[in-house]
Amino acid sequence: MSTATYETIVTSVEQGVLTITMNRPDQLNACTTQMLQELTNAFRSAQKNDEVRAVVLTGAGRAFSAGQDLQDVKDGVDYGEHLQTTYNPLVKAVTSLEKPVVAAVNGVAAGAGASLAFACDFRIAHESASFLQAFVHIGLVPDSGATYFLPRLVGTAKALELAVLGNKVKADEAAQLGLVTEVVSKEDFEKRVLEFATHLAQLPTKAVGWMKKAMHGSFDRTLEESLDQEAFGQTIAGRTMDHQEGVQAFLEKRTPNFTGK
Ligand code: LHQ
Repeated sequence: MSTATYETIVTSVEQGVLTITMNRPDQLNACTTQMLQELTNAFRSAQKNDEVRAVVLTGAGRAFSAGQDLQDVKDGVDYGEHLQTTYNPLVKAVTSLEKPVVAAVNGVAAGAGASLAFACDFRIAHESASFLQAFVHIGLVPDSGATYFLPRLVGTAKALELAVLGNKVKADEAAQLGLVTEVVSKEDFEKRVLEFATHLAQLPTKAVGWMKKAMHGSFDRTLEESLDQEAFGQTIAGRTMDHQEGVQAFLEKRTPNFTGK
């Protein structure tokens, strides 16, 4: 197990799983510029760290994240510029990470906090979790990837409804909409998140990283381009040690021991 220290987030690595905890519980883990920079650094470091084969993003206390810390917005700041220098690099660091990322949504995810959860590859929801497109309530528009991820997750009509009405979506409804992978009771939440992420960390990491890239870009490609992309990916995956191990294990009728190489 290894740990790194930041001021607004806490990180730890165990069994190949990097857990990143947003740690401003009294402000419902609302995002300050410092927190966004620390999160981006943590995700970028995860790409370089071979020990890390899956990432969990969660929040301390009763919330996942309330989005932008509305007390940390400086007078006169251009919001677009703020997004370009803080949230946008973070969203790209999450999506371009060639390892699976799980949002362990432990409570409310509002505004850009919800967008961050949507940018992750999986969402495991605590029974008390909720998602709120809070932007409309303060006269803003969805950002940090919400207009990209939400229509892909729930369809354009529902995405627009959630954005315009700004109603809170509770965990069970989120599951019905396909927004979350599963909803877990409070008793089992931490255990289930670790179990799920540990499973991800034991998969053939390079293949999973490639799947993520291919699926994210899918709607922007033609069939022909997708077929090319798949063929290219299969060339890469076919050269990994994990592929050899997978075939060997199949022939020997045993469980494969993937190493991520
Ligand atoms: C907060 C916040 C918060 C500061 C709760 N900030 N303190 C990007 C570019 C540039 C600018 C603008 O924004 C963006 C992207 C965005 O994310 S815009 C959307 C920003 N987020 C929101 O508008 C959500 C605001 N929060 C809420 O609606 C509620 O707090 C939710 C629904 C999240 C939770 O409600 P409750 O469970 O009733 O908790 P609460 O409202 O009582 O909050 C608890 C504390 O957390 C409270 O502080 P206090 O000192 O009174 O205990 C809040 O002031 C603080 N807090 N969100 N975003």
